[in-house]
Amino acid sequence: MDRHPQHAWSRVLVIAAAAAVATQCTPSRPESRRSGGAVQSDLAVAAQKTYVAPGDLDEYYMFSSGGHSGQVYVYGLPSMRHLSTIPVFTPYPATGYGFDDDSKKMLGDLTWGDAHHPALSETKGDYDGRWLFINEMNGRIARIDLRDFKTKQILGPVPNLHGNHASSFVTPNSEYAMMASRFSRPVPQRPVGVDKYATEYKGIIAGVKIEPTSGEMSLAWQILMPPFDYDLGDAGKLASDGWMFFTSYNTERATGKLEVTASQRDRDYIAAVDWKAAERAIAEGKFDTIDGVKVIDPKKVPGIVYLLPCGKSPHGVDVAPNGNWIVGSGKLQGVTTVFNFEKIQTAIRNKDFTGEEDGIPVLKYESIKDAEVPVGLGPLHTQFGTDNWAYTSLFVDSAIAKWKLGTWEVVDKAPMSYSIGHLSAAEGDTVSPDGNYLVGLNKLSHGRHLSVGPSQPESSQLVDITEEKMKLIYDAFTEPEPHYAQIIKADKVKPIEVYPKEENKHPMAVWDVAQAGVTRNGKNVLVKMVAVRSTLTPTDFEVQAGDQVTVAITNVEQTTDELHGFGLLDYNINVVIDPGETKTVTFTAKKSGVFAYYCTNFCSALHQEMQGYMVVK
Ligand code: RUQ
Ligand code: CUA
Repeated sequence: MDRHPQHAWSRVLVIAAAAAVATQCTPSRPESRRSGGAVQSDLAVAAQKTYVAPGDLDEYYMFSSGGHSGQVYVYGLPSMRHLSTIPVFTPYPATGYGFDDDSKKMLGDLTWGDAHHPALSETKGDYDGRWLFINEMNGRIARIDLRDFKTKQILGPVPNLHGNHASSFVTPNSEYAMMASRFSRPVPQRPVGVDKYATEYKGIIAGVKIEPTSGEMSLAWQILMPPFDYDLGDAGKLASDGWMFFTSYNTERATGKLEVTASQRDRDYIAAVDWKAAERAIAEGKFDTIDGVKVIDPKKVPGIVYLLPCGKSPHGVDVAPNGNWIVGSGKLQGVTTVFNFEKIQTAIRNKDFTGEEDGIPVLKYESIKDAEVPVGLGPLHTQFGTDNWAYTSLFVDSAIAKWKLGTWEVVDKAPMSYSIGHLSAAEGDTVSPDGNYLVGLNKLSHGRHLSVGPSQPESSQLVDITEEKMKLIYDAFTEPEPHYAQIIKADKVKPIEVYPKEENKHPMAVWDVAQAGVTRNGKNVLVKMVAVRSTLTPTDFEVQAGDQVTVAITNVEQTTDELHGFGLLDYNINVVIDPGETKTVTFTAKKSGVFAYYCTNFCSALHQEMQGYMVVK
């Protein structure tokens, strides 16, 4: 908060305002509707803590998965203001994403993706503010560059792996982002009847290598797994660096009505993967190549994967900041289990196994667990604060439980409005969490906002965790569909404001209106266009019907926020070019006639004059 001391007075005003709201509640507007029943002083404190005065900046960025919207939403904390939308797996007309040649190519045939778990890049187990990775169910993973908040790469759909839910968890030095299949299927892919599920279908865990300077991702290896549904994961850190943990359900290998058939066993598993051992196995040639991918079969290469029995149908698995505790939540239970990494290692050394699944040893539950913490019903995900505090979301109880690592006592519970799913704490899955804010990402919400019809506004709730008791301090609308989010200190992210001219190496860039114009090569027409306040040059061009037209637009501005657009009517073309950027769009001039193009982004008093014509003869 010391970032903005000059505005302390505005907080005082707000306290007064909030207090006034609390006292003005009339019987026709029940207090519960306005304030959730909170008393006046609590409201005033909450208002003070979340109020970011006009012109002030938030302390944190929160990167929130947009689920099947295919996007990432950026929020500021503690104001909970929606700052930006980063399109990733879905076209987004507001930024022209999915319309220009490069982003269109990146999306490929899929204009939809179901994004789940954003993962910030890390150095020594701490967010470093370079990249954000996010997975998607169609076997893909994307990289967003935090220098310009744009999607730079989409890897996949990768072969063999189907339904990439247990992803994109990043290792402590961003060596890997991980993938794992929620849906098993025959590997290699071929039509085999579901009646052969238990034997012929396989799960897949994959390591996606991240190039350390460019962030470029490549599929490094896969591990052939039993046909369980791999659900969530987390990378080991410090004590457990080099390991990855994935929860799995349907270890019954059942099909059909899974709500019944996959809930038969008392325990499912967490798969513990020694990814450094996997790297060594690959280097030693111990793999089969399936559909072009190096695949390790644990039956042939022991010592890479172990199974930890965990409470029925586990969802989240979360590694504590010290790396030694691994928290696995069986979502059909009232406890969450804490495993001890040292004990896991001892059990592996002593071959303290109770069985195996497709050649993968199952460790003895009693030998590897430290505690079963009675957090409450339906534990899903755990995040961490300072001083060994842990926070677990409880879906069934609709609450967050606060408990202590080491002593295992549950000390507080904060109700959430409706069925919390994930939760996210400020830097809460790094080696040094901040312990001040926690956001509950609720799966359902009703009555928290004005009704807008059958689809109720989603609600995320900001919780103050600086004191003994957790305090709900803000209810914010979240764009659907909320899954996981990560919260990083704002000063770790250093976005640029313009693309420097000297960095623009685009072969079709033109910086001078004198070089703008049309060149023809057979049926291929190239229009090099300059966008600068307040003209798109050339202001008109002619092509022949059937020509293949490429328009390459360079925005030669070097001024913050001076974006220009290129909207070409009736041709479904909408490109947005940031200052210093060159973008191309290629199309066939199918329709003849006259078509206007114009700048879509307000840029100056003469923005409306920024227009031209394409004549198709
Ligand atoms: S899941 S509510 Cu897709 Cu991350 Cu847990
Ligand atoms: Cu350029 Cu409006």
